Amino acid sequence: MIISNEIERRYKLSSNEFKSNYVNCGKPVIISGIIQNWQSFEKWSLEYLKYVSPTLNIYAKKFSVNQRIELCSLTIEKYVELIKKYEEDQKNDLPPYCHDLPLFSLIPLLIEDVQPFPLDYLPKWYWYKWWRYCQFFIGASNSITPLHFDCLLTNNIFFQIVGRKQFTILLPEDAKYCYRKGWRWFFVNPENPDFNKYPEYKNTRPIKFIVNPGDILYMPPGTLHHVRSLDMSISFNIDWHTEKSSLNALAASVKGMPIQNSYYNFLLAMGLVFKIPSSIIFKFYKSYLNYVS
Ligand SMILES: O=C(O)CCC(=O)C(=O)O
Ligand SMILES: [Fe+2]
Repeated sequence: MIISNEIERRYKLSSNEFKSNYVNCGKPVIISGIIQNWQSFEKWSLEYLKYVSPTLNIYAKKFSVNQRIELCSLTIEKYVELIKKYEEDQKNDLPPYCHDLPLFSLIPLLIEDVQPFPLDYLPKWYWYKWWRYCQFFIGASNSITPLHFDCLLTNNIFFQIVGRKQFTILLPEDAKYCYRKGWRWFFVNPENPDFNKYPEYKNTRPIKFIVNPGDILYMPPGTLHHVRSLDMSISFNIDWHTEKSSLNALAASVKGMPIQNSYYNFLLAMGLVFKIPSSIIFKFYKSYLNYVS
């Protein structure tokens, strides 16, 4: 239960304390002092991505006002040019946002730049080829991810590598005041809420903070988040279940979770609860990483 509208920041948080005081309590936290020696902070940039994989085809998203998602596909080279052009004077159209991209699987040499990876924060089940569960967010300054929660009701550990991001988060109990659209998106814009249209939003307690390069952000299952890139940005996350969160997520099948999401949660519960190795489960789970929901 959070009584402050500020997020806690912890330096070198131990994995035991992370589990007992944050994961088990459903409390968000920003952790610093863990990943500052990663090579990614020196190496990763738009130029570097273009250098290592210019012709790789990626997809990017445009979020429209009514929360529709438009997808476009382009090469890294083209995408980098678009962002660089936008950043020159920020006058051109905002480029689409490269969002939820499983880049470690597409460019495996990037994995060596995020060592040592803090596996201790994750259940052991994820340790084998953990990077397969990661997704990247690469975009221009002013890119926005509208208010949502993560669709499998997973825990989320989010790594900020390049640039800063402004997060506005709300705890799951505030979801009922945020005007939901479909399973996981919300109509309210927390940066400029329209109280005439969405009066119930006044009942919420949004928590606003900036995530800087080197920060790790933990968001518990069902945390609503709206994200604005303050700079050109490169981040990635890993969405993961505990035994308990996988069962809670399965129970959400009766609360409107789409059947496909329940299928992926079923697979993860088979792994976490019934200890079926991830080498088997991942074959069936893989398609989730290209699933636009
Ligand atoms: O960084 C962003 O723009 C969105 C991040 C996000 O939604 C997530 O990590 O689940
Ligand atoms: Fe998210």
